[in-house]
Amino acid sequence: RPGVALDALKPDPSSVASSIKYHAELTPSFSPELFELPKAYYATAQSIRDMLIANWNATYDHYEKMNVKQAYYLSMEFLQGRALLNAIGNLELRGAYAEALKKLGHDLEDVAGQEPDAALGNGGLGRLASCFLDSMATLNYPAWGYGLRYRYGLFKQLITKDGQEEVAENWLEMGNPWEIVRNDISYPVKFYGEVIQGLDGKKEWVGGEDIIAVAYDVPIPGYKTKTTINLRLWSTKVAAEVFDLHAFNAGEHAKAYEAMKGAEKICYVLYPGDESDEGKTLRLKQQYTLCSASLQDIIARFERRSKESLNWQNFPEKVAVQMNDTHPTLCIPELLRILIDVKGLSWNEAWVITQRTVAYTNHTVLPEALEKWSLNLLEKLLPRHVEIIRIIDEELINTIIEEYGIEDLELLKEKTKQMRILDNIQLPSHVLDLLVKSQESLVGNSVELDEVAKPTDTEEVKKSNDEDEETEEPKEEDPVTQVKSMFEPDPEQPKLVRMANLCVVGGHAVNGVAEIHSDIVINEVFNDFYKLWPEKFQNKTNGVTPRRWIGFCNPDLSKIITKWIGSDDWLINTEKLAELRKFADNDELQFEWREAKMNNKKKLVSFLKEKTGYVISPDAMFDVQIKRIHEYKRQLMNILGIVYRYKKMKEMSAWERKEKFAPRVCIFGGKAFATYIQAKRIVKFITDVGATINHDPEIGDLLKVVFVPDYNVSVAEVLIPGSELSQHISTAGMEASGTSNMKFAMNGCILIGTLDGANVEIRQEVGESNFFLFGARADEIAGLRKERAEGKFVPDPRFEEVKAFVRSGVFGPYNYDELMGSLEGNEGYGRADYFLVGKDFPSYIECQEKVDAAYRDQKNWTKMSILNTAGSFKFSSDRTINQYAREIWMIEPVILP
Ligand code: DL6
Repeated sequence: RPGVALDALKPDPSSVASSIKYHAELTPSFSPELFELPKAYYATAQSIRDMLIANWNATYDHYEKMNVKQAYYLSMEFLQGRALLNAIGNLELRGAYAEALKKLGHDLEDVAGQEPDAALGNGGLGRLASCFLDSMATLNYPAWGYGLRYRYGLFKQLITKDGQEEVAENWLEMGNPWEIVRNDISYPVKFYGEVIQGLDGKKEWVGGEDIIAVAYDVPIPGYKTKTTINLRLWSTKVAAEVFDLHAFNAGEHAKAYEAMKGAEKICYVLYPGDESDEGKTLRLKQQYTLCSASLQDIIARFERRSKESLNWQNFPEKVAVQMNDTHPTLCIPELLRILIDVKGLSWNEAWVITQRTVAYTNHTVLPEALEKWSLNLLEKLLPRHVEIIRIIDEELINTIIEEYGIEDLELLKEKTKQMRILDNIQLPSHVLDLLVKSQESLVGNSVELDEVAKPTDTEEVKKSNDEDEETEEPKEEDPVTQVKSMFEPDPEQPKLVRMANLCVVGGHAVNGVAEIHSDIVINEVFNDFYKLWPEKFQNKTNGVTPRRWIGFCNPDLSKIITKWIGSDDWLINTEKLAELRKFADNDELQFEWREAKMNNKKKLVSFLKEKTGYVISPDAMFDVQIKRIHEYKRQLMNILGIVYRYKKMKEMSAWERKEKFAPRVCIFGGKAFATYIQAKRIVKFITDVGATINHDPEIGDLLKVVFVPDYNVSVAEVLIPGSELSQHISTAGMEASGTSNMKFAMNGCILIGTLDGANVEIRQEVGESNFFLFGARADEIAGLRKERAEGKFVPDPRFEEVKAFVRSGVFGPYNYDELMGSLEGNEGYGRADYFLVGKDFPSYIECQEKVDAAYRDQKNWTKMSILNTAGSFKFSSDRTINQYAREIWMIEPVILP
């Protein structure tokens, strides 16, 4: 029965077992007589799903009845990972399920291990979206996620002798027990076509290509609450009438399938390579599908819930839309289009509603990642949206003129260049006319002034004219030519639409994801907009869900925390973690803490053996860097630090090296974007260094280097609890926030890092002495790059030494010239150490020496570890979501009856 929650009574192990058996018998996809692991997983998931659906229905019914304001988080990425243990944990049924499965002959962990990761995202941005969903549900916020149901998630990474190889990740191969296909919920999505204007002046977008977006719902349970929210993912299919039955009947099967494949292709893969025009079109189609289908759905819900009292001005009172980065920017013109063209509102009404509804989160300041779309492509694919964007751009130009006036053309040119949504596109003609007129009147004024000062002696005038002729000074351009040439687009450059600028203009709030990042957003990236609308700009430091990232992935540590704090409510009220501070020196806690870490390290040892074949000692320090492979994240500095350590070890006697260095296992994990050649070289380099060092008998357990293939959420859940040192060493000012740094700190792992992203706040919270800091600060970077460009940078001899060592061929025959060259700025290679590895290298290796010394004092190390967990409470996504809810979305928690 809809609206009735089945969780009123928590099931005991035997009713759980019957439910699993019931599903095992009725799940037709597996052999009926065998209850092997895959079948056990699907049956267990189905039994949990029953409960989720009941709670989902109850939640939905209540929101519908109460007509509450809902927030919608639109994201092209959700990196959900596995769902089973998370759902069981959130429903507090881990004990019951473990016991039930035991009765049925299986271990819960083994069963859970069957689940493929839902990797509908690339990295931090997607995982953040998933943490947010967990917090929204846990805090009882009426909020939903909207995304795309990619057929193939992020690629599977193989590590071969040539480095990284990508293989398609067919995560839906065996079916997905967590999704419910909603054939009753689908919307048409149009591409191409043309805009026509009716006699009444109304615009209509007609013709083109129509596809259908179908909803797949994924219930998201909150922790210790009945609230179960929705992640609605869109899949695409052909509109029925497009199937060419005639062609099919005539035997032209390929032709008949063409349209079908074209439509389905939209949701085939996460981030198709967009180097080609085809790739770009596909990505844009994905973005528009997400925006259009989600907004149609949101609007339909608003209309239905409004019943007879439909009033569009109330839309922002019922709906908040958060755009996760610029990927869903098309929400802005799409909402305007629907409100104006379909619902008949005026431009002004629609604009106010849109602005009050939509908000934008910026996740990067890297210029190459700030999305810009070709105007031509956009105009072809979405002609009506481009008309709308042109109007927004024009209104923005008016605002810029109001703010800066039209007298100073240079200033106006600079501001329009920085701020316009349309880049390298002629100013609208009425604006040009205005500028010309103003210049004419200025010239007119100056002519009059000249006349006043004119010498009366005609001879003198003649003389000065003659002088003019002699010096042949160029004639001043007339105002029209002058204005036009100043604002003339560059025909060599593409005409672009800057999505971030559109977001800032079209939304009511703009936020960065860590304090330092929000400062950069305000003071650098969007400074001109900040001066116009300071009230829009905010900070929302990221967070991660403590349920998944300590509670469920680190049960040993969680038990200890609960014991010392006296209750498990720290999993919701994370500020309670701070209570651990007072026990940080306590021997008993320290003993238990070390024991838990050792257990997690042992689990990691067997995991690494299974995944890589390497056998490592749990007594060594586990030093981990896991994240996307990118030059700014500086995995290259980490591995060069390891090479330097190795070289020094080789130069010492066995006794000396044991004295100086704590045994270490250096673990890397992360995927390089398939077309990012330099990142792939880094992967290859790390694996080559590992292959040499790990087989060097002189070094033995003193140093090992392991690259974990196919890093994903599940791998992180094993690596993070077992790590002791983690590296967050980006060039300062380049990592917007980082979120794995938060997970490591929560799990009592000590960080080595630069003052970048959320590191800055983590260091403040855990205490400066519990964080290994090195490197240049963000405000020094521009000066350092300039110094370098002027040839004033003198590299440290240790940096020169390590590069020469690499080039000497110790790590095999592969040519590392491109990598080493990129650090030197050699002609033709890379970007003159743009990421300042050489500059930070000396302070990095000195800091690593401090880490070695600190690790030898295990009592103090354990204290630092406890203080990291205790100080990590700020980084719960519950805190972040409360801030979004109160300061941007203006929504309240809604507790189900
Ligand atoms: O905010 C989540 C995450 C941050 O923690 C990372 O620092 C940042 O690099 C990442 N940004 C992106 C931007 N991608 N694009 N476009 O992934 O966001």
